[in-house]
Amino acid sequence: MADEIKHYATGSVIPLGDGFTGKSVLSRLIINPDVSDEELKDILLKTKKSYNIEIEFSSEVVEVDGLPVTTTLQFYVFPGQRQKASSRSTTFDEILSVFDCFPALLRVSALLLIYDVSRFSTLESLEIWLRFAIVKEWIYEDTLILLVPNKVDLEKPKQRDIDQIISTIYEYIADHNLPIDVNHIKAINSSCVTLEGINEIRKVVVDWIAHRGIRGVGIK
Ligand SMILES: Nc1nc2c(ncn2[C@@H]2O[C@H](COP(=O)(O)OP(=O)(O)O)[C@@H](O)[C@H]2O)c(=O)[nH]1
Ligand SMILES: [Mg+2]
Repeated sequence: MADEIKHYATGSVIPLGDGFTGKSVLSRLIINPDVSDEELKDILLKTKKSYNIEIEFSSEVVEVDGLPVTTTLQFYVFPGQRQKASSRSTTFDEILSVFDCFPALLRVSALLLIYDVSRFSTLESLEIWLRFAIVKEWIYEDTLILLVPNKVDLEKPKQRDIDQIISTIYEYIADHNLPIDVNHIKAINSSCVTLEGINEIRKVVVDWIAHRGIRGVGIK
């Protein structure tokens, strides 16, 4: 029927973390978790290092308070490198400066803080990435912060490390008077090789955006 009302929720998702932690691969798998073995191999082997922003979208219908809500995730994946690799390569800061005033980046629904459990330096960097998000004022009252220890197929993540970074996130929240509380912070281990955690991450982010994303109505 032409006059039937359709409900929408959209939200931007930004994976942050050092280069090579899995931001691109993870984003592609969260968008499409039901990959065949062949497709997975392709994604793992052929996802190229990017010097540009990558944008991925996915939509699904979620029931919220008895209403079907068409929920769209918009992934904005920035290059992780902070330093110039060559005069022709671009850095995170350069790409970000171009997209700074992009409306979707004014209110970020989900920040994925990603590190590679086999490289401790990528865990240490998360504090810098979090600071970045705060300086950019990406975190507002409906932002989810999801810590993602990735590549758990290579090494078991240490609970002590996860607790440490979670408490650092709490400290930042308190110090910067961010309008969020402990319910906005979660951690899910993942592996893009075994697909552990991928469906769970997708479910948590989709549900979050269905309930707390930017809502709208339209005509069917
Ligand atoms: N073993 C393993 N390798 C992974 C995993 N996730 C990503 N990779 C690999 O790590 C490399 C970097 O991934 P990519 O998504 O390009 O990282 P980005 O630079 O953060 O976007 C690629 O070779 C991926 O195939 C994982 O969970 N386990
Ligand atoms: Mg990448």
